[in-house]
Amino acid sequence: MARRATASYDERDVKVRPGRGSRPRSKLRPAHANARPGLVTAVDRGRYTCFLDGPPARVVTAMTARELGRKAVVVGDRVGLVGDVSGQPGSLARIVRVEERSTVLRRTADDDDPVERVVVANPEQLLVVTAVADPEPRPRLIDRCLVAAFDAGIKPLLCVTKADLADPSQLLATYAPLDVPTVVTQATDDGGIDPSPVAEHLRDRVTVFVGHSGVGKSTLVNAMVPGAHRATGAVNVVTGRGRHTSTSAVALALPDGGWVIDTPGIRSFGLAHVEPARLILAFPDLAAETADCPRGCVHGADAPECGLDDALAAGRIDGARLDSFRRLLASRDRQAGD
Ligand SMILES: Nc1nc2c(ncn2[C@@H]2O[C@H](COP(=O)(O)OP(=O)(O)OP(=O)(O)O)[C@@H](O)[C@H]2O)c(=O)[nH]1
Ligand SMILES: [Mg+2]
Ligand SMILES: [Zn+2]
Repeated sequence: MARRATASYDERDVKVRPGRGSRPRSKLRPAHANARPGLVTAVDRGRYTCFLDGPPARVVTAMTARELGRKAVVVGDRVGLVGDVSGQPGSLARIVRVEERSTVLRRTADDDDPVERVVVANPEQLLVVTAVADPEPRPRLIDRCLVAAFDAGIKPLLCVTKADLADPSQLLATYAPLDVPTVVTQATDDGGIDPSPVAEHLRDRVTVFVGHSGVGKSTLVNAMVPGAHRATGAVNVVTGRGRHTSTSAVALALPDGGWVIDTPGIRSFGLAHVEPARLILAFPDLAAETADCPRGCVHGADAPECGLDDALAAGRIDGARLDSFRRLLASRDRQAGD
């Protein structure tokens, strides 16, 4: 392709021209005004799969432009693309811009390891998936996922799967005081899954699925997204553990609108990045009773003179709800994996 006039060059020209790497880039910005908006749906070894709205809607493979520097681009990011955005086999576009994220689901690898990982960008909802059996539910992991969602301003939902194997009512009762919408799914007689209880919560929203390996995240995604073909893996009968079948996050479009993001099974959800004092903000009814708390009170069970204890004694708040709030708060200080 002939080199274009200076006025219209883009950063591709800059890259091949030696000695220009340190020039100010501001002059190049206008070339990006016509960058095409896309959504990152998968990331694999430096290649980004992006969905471009039509017409015609298409899937484009891209790399990041050098000017993005070391900024990580993750699934869910809204990006600007230039170059070959045809989506033809073998074509490669470039991501020149990452739009500001409205929400970020982060986790710290472990509470002792302060390195934060951005799991997914821009999710509106977090579907915390747990099986009622096979593998056994791990309430502390559920609690920690809920804390991460509340902290990030992402709406949490609880999905209890495999209700064909055991009665979910006890598990559901544990979470009832939190007022988190809850759905239950189970295998049908023909071995399939009826995803409709979940699907109605997901329409027109971007929802990320998280949970322990083997709880049935990919099975649900497959039941909702025709042609998704996410691999699923039987839970190991000896250890009762999932096999970590899914190995990276992938966003898939729901047929009636919205996106689901399937993620690999997690063993733990580190919360070192979470500020405990912020958790109360997700509980407006409780927060209303904290005006007279001592300065710096995070409202835990052993907090001296916490207004929540007065409110409980006066019958203004519900004890089960207060207990649930304080359990979640305490989960921030426990080991990530237990
Ligand atoms: N009995 C029963 N089995 C289910 C149900 N949902 C999923 N399974 C089975 O559970 C196993 C694990 O399902 P997956 O969908 O691979 O689980 P996952 O959460 O994606 O696991 P990772 O990708 O490893 O994180 C598979 O053998 C599924 O067939 C259910 O509702 N009932
Ligand atoms: Mg999976
Ligand atoms: Zn307090």
